[in-house]
Amino acid sequence: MSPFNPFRRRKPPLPEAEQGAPEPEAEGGNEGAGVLQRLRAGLAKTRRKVAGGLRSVLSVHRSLDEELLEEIEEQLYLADVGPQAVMRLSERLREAYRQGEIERPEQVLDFLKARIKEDLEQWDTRLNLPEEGPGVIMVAGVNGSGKTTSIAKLAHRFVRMDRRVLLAASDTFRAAAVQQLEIWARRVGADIVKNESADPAAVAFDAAEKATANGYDVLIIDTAGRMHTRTNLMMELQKVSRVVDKKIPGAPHETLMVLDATTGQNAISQALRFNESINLTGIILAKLDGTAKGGIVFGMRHQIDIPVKFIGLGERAEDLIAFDPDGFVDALFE
Ligand SMILES: Nc1nc2c(ncn2[C@@H]2O[C@H](COP(=O)(O)OP(=O)(O)OP(=O)(O)O)[C@@H](O)[C@H]2O)c(=O)[nH]1
Ligand SMILES: [Mg+2]
Repeated sequence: MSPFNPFRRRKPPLPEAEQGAPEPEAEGGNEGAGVLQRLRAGLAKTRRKVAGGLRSVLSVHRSLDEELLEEIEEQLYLADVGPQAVMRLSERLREAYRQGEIERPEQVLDFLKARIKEDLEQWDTRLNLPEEGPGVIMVAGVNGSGKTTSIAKLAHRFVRMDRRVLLAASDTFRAAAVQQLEIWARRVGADIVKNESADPAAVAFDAAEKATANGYDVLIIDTAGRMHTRTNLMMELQKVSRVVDKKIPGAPHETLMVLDATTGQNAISQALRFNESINLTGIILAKLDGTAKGGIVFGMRHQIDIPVKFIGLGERAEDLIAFDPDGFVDALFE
């Protein structure tokens, strides 16, 4: 399957940027600056913790030595980077120090930044949807992680690019969930398929049928975060996945898990669990604006290695940006 450029047939090609990162707006001068500003503002808490912590230890040492290396390691732990990533970064830093590649404290931040970027750039952060629509995105995640809001944001993003978007209200666990999605659909200009009395897979099937019959470009499926037991939820998600594949072979083209960044390392355990049952193709890391735990992104590369494709920086439809390792790391270290 070729990278995301689903609508060449009917619409002019999407800017290269929409294949994931950087932001589409980044093409357009002032608006690009807007994305960077939003990123900087949204990551302020994490920046204080990650770069602020490192800077404070670096500033009190005149030379790079074992003691400072240990303090740096400790700061990385405190920044929620996660044990694997801390070890990897520390080892590389020590190695560079021994080789004489870096000699002074003021070189440390740039060194770490470059290593983290190298690691994160291994990820394919693009959305991989087929050239011939409808592209199907299934969204999963635990209760309250930010699924419905993230779907609204994704839909908004596609609508802004002149794509026709259909949402499937497959979270039939609560009636309020369907209403919430309906309100968002109206607000962002997407259509919706719902049926409160049907099961999630039946709603997804109907939506896939409608998406095909009516030439929608994108179908996004909202799912429940909770069933009566977790086993049932996983089985239900597998079933949703199977039925859309029957209607649209190869679908869902993306299975995105929404993680609540404020839960830190817990979010990573959740993703590992979901990934055992449904094959995740990407992560939407929501609520980064409200937390200092954004350092988990560095650890995710080593702990789960499922690419972060989008990050959520607020509650509004515009508050979703494509994950771009370069911009993300710059915003955290500036
Ligand atoms: N600050 C902030 N709040 C967010 C973000 N994303 C979602 N939220 C809020 O988190 C809460 C839960 O979001 P939902 O989208 O309803 O979560 P959900 O996963 O669909 O929840 P259930 O359907 O109950 O499983 C809402 O109050 C959202 O406004 C974000 O990026 N930043
Ligand atoms: Mg929801």
